[in-house]
Amino acid sequence: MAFVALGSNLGDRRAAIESALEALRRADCVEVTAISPLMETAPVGGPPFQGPYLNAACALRTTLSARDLLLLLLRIEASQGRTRVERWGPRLIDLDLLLYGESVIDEPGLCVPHPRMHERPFVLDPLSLIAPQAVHPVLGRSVREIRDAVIRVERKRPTESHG
Ligand code: A4P
Ligand code: MG
Repeated sequence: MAFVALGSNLGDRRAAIESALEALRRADCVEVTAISPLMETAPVGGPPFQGPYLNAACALRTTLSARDLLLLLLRIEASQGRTRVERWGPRLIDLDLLLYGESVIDEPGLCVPHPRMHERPFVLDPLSLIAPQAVHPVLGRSVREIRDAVIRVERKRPTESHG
């Protein structure tokens, strides 16, 4: 099972996420088996004054390799008009490959598990709704455990903004 994060904070965010999901459903060799609810989240990192994101996660069964799955995600981003301007800047659609089974991959242009997934509530919240038991192969802990630990830390912080 592979898991993909979806995020958008520009334009019609819901339409962008729905259309990326539709493209995944239509893709050869991919079966979308679960989709989380769409969640509105405050932007993390990037330039100030970005609008809020809509984030979601989905589960896929696929015979594509991790590399081919990433290429598919990049093609879908491009077909929805995403141009890369600024790292962590506003985007029409961002598709990240979070987990690919329990594979650990660190190659140029492909890093799985996604290197920042374990610290981000906007990834862990939707993911834990569809895959609480999925195991992060580097941390050796389930998505639910990682999410609960991150939420505890976030709650302890004084009112510090993430934008
Ligand atoms: N790449 C390597 N591994 C992967 C992978 N597992 N999944 C390469 C996806 N891409 C991977 O990605 C840059 C390159 O990473 C790709 O060409 C691919 O070959 P990108 O999407 O252009 O870069 P980015 O998204 O601008 O940067 P980055 O570091 O991926 O940003 P993140 O980590 O995706 O964060 N706040 C909220 N609330 N919600 C969000 O969704 N997203 C971001 C982006 C920041 N803040 C956010 C959100
Ligand atoms: Mg990305």
